[in-house]
Amino acid sequence: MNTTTVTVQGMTCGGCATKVSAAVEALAGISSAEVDLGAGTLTATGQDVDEAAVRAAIASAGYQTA
Ligand SMILES: [Cu+2]
Repeated sequence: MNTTTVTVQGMTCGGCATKVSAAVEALAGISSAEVDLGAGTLTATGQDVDEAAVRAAIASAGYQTA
């Protein structure tokens, strides 16, 4: 089990948070993706967390990572 936290730009409401976390949770190897809207971060946890794949999933949901 490992965890990675990335900064996500442009999330402004719960709808954004849900969209981003759902996109990341759909990845193989990820068991949960928690968004902290106040901090503008997403923390992904799972058996096999690939940070590049997490960033790509966030980008395909329409948000940029920093
Ligand atoms: Cu929103």
